[in-house]
Amino acid sequence: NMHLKSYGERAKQQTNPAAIQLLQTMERKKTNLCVSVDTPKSEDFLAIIDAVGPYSCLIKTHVDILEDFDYSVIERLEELSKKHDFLIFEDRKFADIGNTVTLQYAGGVHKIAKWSHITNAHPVPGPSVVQGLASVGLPLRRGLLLLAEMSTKGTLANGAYTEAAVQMARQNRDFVIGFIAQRRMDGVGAPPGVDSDDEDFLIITPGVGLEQKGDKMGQQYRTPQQVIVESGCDVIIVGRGIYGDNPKAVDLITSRAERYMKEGWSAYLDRISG
Ligand code: BMP
Repeated sequence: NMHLKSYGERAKQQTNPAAIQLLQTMERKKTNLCVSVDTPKSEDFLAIIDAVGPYSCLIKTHVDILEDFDYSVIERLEELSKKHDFLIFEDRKFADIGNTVTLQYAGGVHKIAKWSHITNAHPVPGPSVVQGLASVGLPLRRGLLLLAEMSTKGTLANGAYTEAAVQMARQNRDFVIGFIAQRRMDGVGAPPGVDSDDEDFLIITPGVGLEQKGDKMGQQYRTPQQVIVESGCDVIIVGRGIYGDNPKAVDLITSRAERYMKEGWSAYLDRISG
């Protein structure tokens, strides 16, 4: 079972460069924490990333939230990624026809494919969304996550939809490295002949918090222990649980990131020790 192997061992079995780099980074830095930085001012955005970078394997962005965006923010972000040794995940949630997502991924104001090691897509358009994104991302050695499930109350991403998402990933294993999901997906909805022990989808999981059960808009939180040990997920995504309601409280943000890193890593050690 893949979820019992170490991140480092799993890195050796992956083929996509972004997946390999992520797993190696997790092993090297001993962290499975991805910090989600959803703040409107680029100054706060960059200061938070500088503070949490040492504790993170991955920084998740929504660059369309930045009200003062210009491309120099990306240059700073790339410098921080090198300084602190983390990968970048723009949480763009592409969901359009192949031709449109190609243009959105490569170009526009944000030029996501140029700097984001990993991005994601909703499977709702069908395989053409993956084909379109792969045509841009594969030559740049990028990886894609499909949204197989969501953390929100009342999500429609379940049952046959989730199974179809996993099947879509199986058919594009060079580019689709795993899922945004709430549990392990190896073997889910697999046709006969697929050995679930041979599948090794990365599971990157939002909706993680230690203090709150949710927010006022349908978000639902679980603990690192529930996510990593009980559900077999690989990376915990934490946003407001770390930067809270004050993006300027850098010392507090740093100590919270350290706490989530420790919780996530000890849950992982529990898991791989069986
Ligand atoms: P927070 O930890 O502050 O609730 O933030 C969660 C982050 O993860 C947000 O950026 C949100 O867009 C993203 N997210 C989520 O919460 N649930 C999902 O199912 C998919 C997401 O991308």
